[in-house]
Amino acid sequence: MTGRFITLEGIEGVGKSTNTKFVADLIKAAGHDVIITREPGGTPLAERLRDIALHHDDEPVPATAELLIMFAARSLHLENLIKPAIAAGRWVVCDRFTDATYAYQGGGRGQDGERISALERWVQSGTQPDLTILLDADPTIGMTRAAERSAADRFEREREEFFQRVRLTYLARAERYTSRFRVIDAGRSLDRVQEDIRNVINKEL
Ligand code: Z5A
Repeated sequence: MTGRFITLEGIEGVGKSTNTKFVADLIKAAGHDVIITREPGGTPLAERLRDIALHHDDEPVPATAELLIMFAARSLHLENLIKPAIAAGRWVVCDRFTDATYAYQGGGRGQDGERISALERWVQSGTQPDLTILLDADPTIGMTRAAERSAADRFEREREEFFQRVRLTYLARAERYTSRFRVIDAGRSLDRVQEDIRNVINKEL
């Protein structure tokens, strides 16, 4: 028996962390073994790379270095956590994955999509999420929610136009990969959002 791989995506503050836990609880209640993880991060070394990507203000991080850090962390995460868990029959619910790289490093920072695809093929060797829930909302909503919650990291200090580009890249990917993506309007109340998520997960179960 193999497990399944579910990712949650979206711009900052749309409710990914909140709903990653919600999704995992639904799966657990249905009797499956489930783990929650996140990107960048998910293993001790990958979490150290996350810290470099998000919090190092003492030295500039060029866009190419940022892209490679994301995939270095992803390689550790895939080989040391995600693939073994799925092979053992566990369900993996992950807060962000490679769609975030297309959205942030591609759409946001303007890195070449072909370069990202080449790294994706190399690092993932065909591993893709079975299901991706895209929580979609206008950046002003997410930025307000995130600002109320904690101090800004390197990404969160970006301007609204950056997040508009990120959002549009996510939506373009959802249109392109319709069998994997489910887009949910995350600008509504948490109850309404979770009602839709429950329907999506029930179908998956
Ligand atoms: N990144 C990248 O550049 N490339 C990559 O390949 C990857 C990542 C994998 C990781 O930060 C950063 O890494 C990210 C992109 C980059 N940077 N940004 N921006 P992260 O994982 O911490 O991502 P984040 O988007 O900054 O997380 P967040 O700010 O914690 O947002 P969230 O997880 O989507 O939201 P939340 O914590 O669940 O909710 C935020 C608040 O809103 C909280 O108080 C909730 O209670 C509230 N909330 C949630 N939903 C609702 C609704 N529906 N109504 C009202 N209030 C709500």
